[in-house]
Amino acid sequence: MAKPNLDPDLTLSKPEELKAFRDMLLIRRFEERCGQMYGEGLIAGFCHLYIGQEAVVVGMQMAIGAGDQVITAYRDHGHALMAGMDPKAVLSELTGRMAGASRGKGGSMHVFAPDRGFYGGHGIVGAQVSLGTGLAFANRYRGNDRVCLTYFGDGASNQGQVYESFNMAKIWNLPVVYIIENNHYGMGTSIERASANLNLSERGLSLNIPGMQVDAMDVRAVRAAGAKAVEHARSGKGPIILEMLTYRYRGHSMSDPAKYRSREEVQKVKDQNDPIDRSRTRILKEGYASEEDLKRIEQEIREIVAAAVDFAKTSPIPDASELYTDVYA
Ligand SMILES: Cc1ncc(C[n+]2csc(CCOP(=O)(O)OP(=O)(O)O)c2C)c(N)n1
Ligand SMILES: [Mg+2]
Repeated sequence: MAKPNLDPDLTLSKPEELKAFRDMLLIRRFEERCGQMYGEGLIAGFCHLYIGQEAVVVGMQMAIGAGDQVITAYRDHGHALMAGMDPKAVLSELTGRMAGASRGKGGSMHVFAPDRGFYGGHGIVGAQVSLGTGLAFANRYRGNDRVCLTYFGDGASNQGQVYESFNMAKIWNLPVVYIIENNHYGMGTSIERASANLNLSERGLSLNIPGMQVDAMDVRAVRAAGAKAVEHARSGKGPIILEMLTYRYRGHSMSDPAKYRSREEVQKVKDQNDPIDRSRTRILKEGYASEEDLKRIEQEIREIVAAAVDFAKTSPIPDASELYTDVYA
């Protein structure tokens, strides 16, 4: 793989670094509990965990402002939490409860909170790229200064509608940042086997859309690149691509024979490049917090997730009459 372009200005202030650590930890602990609850039969249907990729959404969230929009694929729990959704509403959606963000009807892949600028949660690979481009078009049409972050995977980057969307976005210089979460695998195929050009940041070059590769296991690099990209899109220069070099630790979904990579490969990333460990090391080195402070943060996160689990387990399931609401025919 090509080496990422590291931004020289990577510094995070003490409150920023501590917030990033906390947010990444919240996603990780939340996702670990989702994995457990799936095993216990409390979550049904599809479920794709974000463990390993936390720095992407946490860093990008630090780069946007109020009113900006986010849309992503089915690996969406982290994006929902970072949009400011209550972990109780997200977990209740996963467990099919009435208190879920989509009243328990959408499940893991279809969490939404348009009031918070979060437009889901989409199961058709690549489809959200066209929808995100449409959100950016609406911003231009309405004359507001909002930017839409449109996330998709390395696998999705080979879908046709992605390029139709790129073309329209560039013709009209729409305020959209395309974020390719390159975790190196689709459902069961490595990027090396599926993509003719492994540098996905170059995917817009023939349409004059610039791109950058980012070390997305470092939340500082994501924030720095994100800030530049958002400023580019907001200032009227049009779309830009950020290729986030990241990694997923768990299977593609909850059923995954994982024949396409070795355990050693996964272990090596966990040991040497984990985004949360990297943040923790910096915090201790800079003296931003002590081991005891970090333990307290961990305890707080555990309590937030435990409260969400209790809530999701005990909140009522939808009444049978709900079968006939929110449907077209
Ligand atoms: C149009 C379409 N084709 C195939 C699928 C089945 N499918 C679901 S996820 C996936 C792989 C996508 O990989 P990537 O875009 O890299 O995202 P990641 O799962 O790695 O986050 C495939 C082929 C689908 N949901 N939609
Ligand atoms: Mg992928």
